Amino acid sequence: MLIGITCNIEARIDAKRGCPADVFLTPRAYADAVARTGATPVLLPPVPPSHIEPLVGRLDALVISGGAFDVPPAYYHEPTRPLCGPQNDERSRFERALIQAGLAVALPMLGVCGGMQILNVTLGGGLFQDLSERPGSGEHQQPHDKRQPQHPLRLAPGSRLAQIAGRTNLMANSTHHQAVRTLGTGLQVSATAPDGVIEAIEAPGPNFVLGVQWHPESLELQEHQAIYQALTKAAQTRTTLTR
Ligand SMILES: [Mn+2]
Repeated sequence: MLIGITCNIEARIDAKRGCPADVFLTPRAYADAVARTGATPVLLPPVPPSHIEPLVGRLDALVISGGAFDVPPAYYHEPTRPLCGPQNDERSRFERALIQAGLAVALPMLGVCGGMQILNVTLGGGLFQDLSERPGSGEHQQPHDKRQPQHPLRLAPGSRLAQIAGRTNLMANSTHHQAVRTLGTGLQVSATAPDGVIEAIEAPGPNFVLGVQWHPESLELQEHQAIYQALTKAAQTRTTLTR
């Protein structure tokens, strides 16, 4: 199974020569989590639209990763307000096109943190540009190690996520300043924090479409690793059905 992981574009300058030397990067925790399931991770740099279809044709599943940037509010028809973070239109455009093409062929997909947010936006949902726009929100930017949790989650009974975890309460890490405000078409909430912030979304039905606001790849607990295992399992099932 080949599982694609989107990556970040980071501006760099070659220190010796002073020329641009941008890099594509993704935290290795994503690739490690995928590899632990037995699937093979491949990193996906943003490519022009003509590459999207062939790319999606070769992949068995997709991880849309997060990063220190926000989805351009124009994607959900809002002006950018001051507390919105930096944007990366090249990456977000690529991820949006990848999600659309993936959905069209029932490619199993997992959106993580910012990846969940672009998944929601691609399906027509909206975001709080900063959690300060949402009265009563607790702390979602933990100052400590991502390998340690920050807040509890309540998983929706009967959801795909609750099935994967095998329980309805779980502790999550939390490194986000935005959150889902309105759900994209066909999505439902599958987890919330105690303050009501939406922490996971999914599409009900046979196709694996799941977004989590936290970083399960950084948490050792089996219930979190099970999310990646479920993605690989969905990829295997799809392959069996289509070959
Ligand atoms: Mn959170």
